[in-house]
Amino acid sequence: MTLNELSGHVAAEFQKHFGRPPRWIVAAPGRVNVIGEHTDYNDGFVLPMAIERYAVMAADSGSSSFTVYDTHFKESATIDVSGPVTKGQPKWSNYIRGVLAGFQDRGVKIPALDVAFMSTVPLGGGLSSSAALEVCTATLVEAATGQTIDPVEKALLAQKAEHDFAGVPCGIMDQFISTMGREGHLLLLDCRSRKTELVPMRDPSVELLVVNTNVKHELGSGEYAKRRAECEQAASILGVKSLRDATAGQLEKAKGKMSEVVYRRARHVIGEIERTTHAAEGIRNSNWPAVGQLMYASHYALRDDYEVSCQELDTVVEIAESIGVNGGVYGCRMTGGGFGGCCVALVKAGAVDAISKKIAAEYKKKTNIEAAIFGSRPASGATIIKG
Ligand code: GAF
Repeated sequence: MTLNELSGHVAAEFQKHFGRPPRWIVAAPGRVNVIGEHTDYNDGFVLPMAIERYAVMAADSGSSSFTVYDTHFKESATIDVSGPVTKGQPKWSNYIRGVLAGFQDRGVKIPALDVAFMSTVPLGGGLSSSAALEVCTATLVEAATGQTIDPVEKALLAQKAEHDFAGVPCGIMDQFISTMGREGHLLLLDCRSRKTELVPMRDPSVELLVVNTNVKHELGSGEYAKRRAECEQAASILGVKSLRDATAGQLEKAKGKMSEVVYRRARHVIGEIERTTHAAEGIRNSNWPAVGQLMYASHYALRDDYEVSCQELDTVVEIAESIGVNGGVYGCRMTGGGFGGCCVALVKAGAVDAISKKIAAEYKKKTNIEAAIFGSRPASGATIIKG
């Protein structure tokens, strides 16, 4: 569904449910991270792109509360905005509640609104469906109150919502790309300075394919916090503020002072930060074989050193490798937090159909699970479609 079709659909659902047309329509995309995994909370670089999958909200002024109707699950959340917004039910409403509370902290009075909501970002697929929902909510508040905030502030507000209301200690990547993505570009984000650079990705000879393994292993959430702690430990042993400040040479010298696991975690992060800036350079020069090799190297480090991959993700990467450059695949890696979710593959545009069919068939044969595969051009970040 294009963004136009999707917003038309949500507007029609709003009309059906609330009996009048919406006054505002806003959208925010999910993302796929091309490279730079588990580097954002180490002050490193990330290189994500917004995808053509969106959270969309259609809204009008309401009578008392902030009421959100989820048009897919046919479930409503009624949020009391007469005082400070608190955590509540249903569970998904906490992403929205956290954002509303963030605006209140900045002195913004949240108006009573009727909202219809729908998302085409796969849930739990590691494509930042929660960041899309948070940034979509923030964009709606901006549209409805006329009080816009600086994009960096907006992304940080959404990240805080995820920390405080959803209990996920995420970095800044997902909310930044959902806020600041630009059509035809990847976003090279320096997570220390928060400076961004748009890296054009318009070469029609290549495409990025997202391969959803359709599995999500439960251990993911606890392991994320554990990885963060291990990185902090490595930084403290190395005597640096964060792993961004450490070199591979320093790590080798200090190897004996840390556990083997902490050493491997740091090796991934230090290597991945370097791979990310090299990949950005490769993309600027359309050096696709080099970018592809960096993607594979990223996957191996995430699998062997950082240990956040899983059998299904590894299977997709193995299939991609077996197709090879001759079959049209330059590179492939897991993307996002890990323990399931998606892989991203850099492929020759002319071979997309054949590659998708081959990966789907082989993956089914090896795992007995149906993968969901789609291509996406780099999309733009959050937008006000109407209002
Ligand atoms: C998740 C987090 F939300 C991001 O901040 C990032 O750390 C990512 O995992 C791993 O790169 O998506």
